[in-house]
Amino acid sequence: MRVLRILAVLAAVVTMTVSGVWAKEVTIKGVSSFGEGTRFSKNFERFVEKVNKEGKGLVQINYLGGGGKVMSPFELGNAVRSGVVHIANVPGAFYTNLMPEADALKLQQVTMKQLRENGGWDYLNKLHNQKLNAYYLARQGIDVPFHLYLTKKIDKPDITGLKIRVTPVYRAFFEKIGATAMRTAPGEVYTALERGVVDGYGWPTQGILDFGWHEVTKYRVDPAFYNVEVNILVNLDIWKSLDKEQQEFLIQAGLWVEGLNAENPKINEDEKKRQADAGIETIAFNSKESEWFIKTAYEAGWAS
Ligand code: 173
Repeated sequence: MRVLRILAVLAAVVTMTVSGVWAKEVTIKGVSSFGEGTRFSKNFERFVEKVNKEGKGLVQINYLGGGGKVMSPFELGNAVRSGVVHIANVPGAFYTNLMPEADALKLQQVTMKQLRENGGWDYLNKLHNQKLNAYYLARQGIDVPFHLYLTKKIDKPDITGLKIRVTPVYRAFFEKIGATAMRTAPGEVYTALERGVVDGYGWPTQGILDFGWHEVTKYRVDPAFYNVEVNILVNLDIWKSLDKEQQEFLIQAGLWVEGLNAENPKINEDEKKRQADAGIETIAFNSKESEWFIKTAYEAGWAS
């Protein structure tokens, strides 16, 4: 009898301890805009791994994957707003329907550290709170610029008559230099190129080999322009339900992922080499045209 009683008390203590941990540990659902393992999911996946390793008893992320597999990437902003997704890896350009200002993130020319010190981050966080019901945890992509990739050769910065795949990142600029723009999700680019539905597309320096697009791409146009912005957003209701320790843990993990931006210049160089090895030729303008190209990109971006 006595042994049984002791066992019962022990069992109760164990249960309480375990449920005490359970009461605090929160598991949130995460989704990326990009396919698993591809360049612009990679650092988010490293973030998830870090959180799940170091956040036991605090916060865990159930990563559901990314790209079109889970949902249209253009719906992810909406899913964070409504709370269907709790934490998302998504470019602002994919949620301009909710927050038109998000497209301006590509024009940012200060570091995240500067933005956090000069009040810029606070303002952007407020906009995300109001328009997306989201907390603006982190920004990736600083120092990764965008390019125009083509299947047809050009010899000056004029793409009149060409059909180009875009997202809001490139639309104003490519239309300004003559393109007919067509928006598609990244998952549709390969087929659009293969079938000749488009003559080119906008995409950053990094990642095209992850999708196999080098097989259907002939040229990369230099110079590059803007800065990639892929943001980690947390649904605001979930954020407010976390205690200070959980929030601080995620904030630190977010700053850690922003630190990974320092790897970008080297990755850009490696990627350009891999593109060249895969047979992609570079189209480079002369210095006057290059200057005009970049100036026009920024003017069109700001105007829009
Ligand atoms: O081209 C795109 O789909 C796009 O806008 C983007 C944004 C950030 C990273 C990669 C692609």
